[in-house]
Amino acid sequence: MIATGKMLAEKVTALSEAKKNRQPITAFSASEPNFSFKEGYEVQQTMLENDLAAGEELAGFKMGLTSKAKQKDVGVDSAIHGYLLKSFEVEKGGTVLVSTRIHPRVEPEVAVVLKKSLGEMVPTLREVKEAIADILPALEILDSRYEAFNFRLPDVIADNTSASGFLLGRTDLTPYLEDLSLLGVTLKKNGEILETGCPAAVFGDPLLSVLALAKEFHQSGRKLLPGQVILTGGITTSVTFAAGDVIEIVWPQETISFHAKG
Ligand code: OOG
Ligand code: MG
Repeated sequence: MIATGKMLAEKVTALSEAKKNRQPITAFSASEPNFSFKEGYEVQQTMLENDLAAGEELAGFKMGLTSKAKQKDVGVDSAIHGYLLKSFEVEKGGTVLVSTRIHPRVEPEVAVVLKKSLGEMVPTLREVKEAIADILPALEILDSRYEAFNFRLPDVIADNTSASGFLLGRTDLTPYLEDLSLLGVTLKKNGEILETGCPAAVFGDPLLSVLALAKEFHQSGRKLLPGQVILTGGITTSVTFAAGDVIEIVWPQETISFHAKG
């Protein structure tokens, strides 16, 4: 038990240092093939507790690897979840610093903001819909703390599912709920379309991703709270960006964008 605890603390330190120094590390599973899913979440939970102790505030949670495109991209075939801090949020049309990150990437997502808590029971899809205040166009900024985004499932869970930032649009898509899954989304870098997709890529309906998260929270005795943001997972594969790039995610209702700076 003591050995396990020490190993956990060492992993937390290694990931925190990698983030701070912008020096990627080799995924733990490369030398520890038995590093488990459960231990990955223990590392993630300790990282969250350390962040909160350092004065950070929780903004919500994210689902990851909820589309075939993302699962193929990273060679992993099951959904995972991580946490979002308030400091991760980027303003629409704002700037994203490349210099504080290692090798950032961006992906289009659907976000929801809750108005009711979830997790006390396993909700139905209708109860999930009732718990949602807004459904928003969103993007996520990823930055793996592992070399070349090379990891296995427990590693990426430990690394808070590569979370590094998020941006929320302002148009509530709830009135478009019937068509939400089939709305066309394009990702542009410097005006060029690099990815296209629609929210149906995420479990057929991104609200099913919220349901899956609520189920996991229920099983682990946790709750999702009113006001929290939930990212439902990348619709397409993620795209790299560098200083000087302009990223735009175009939805029929709204375009969200940022400018990458050095
Ligand atoms: C893992 C994070 C996955 C998503 O939306 O699927 C994720 C990664 O791609 O590094 O955020
Ligand atoms: Mg994502």
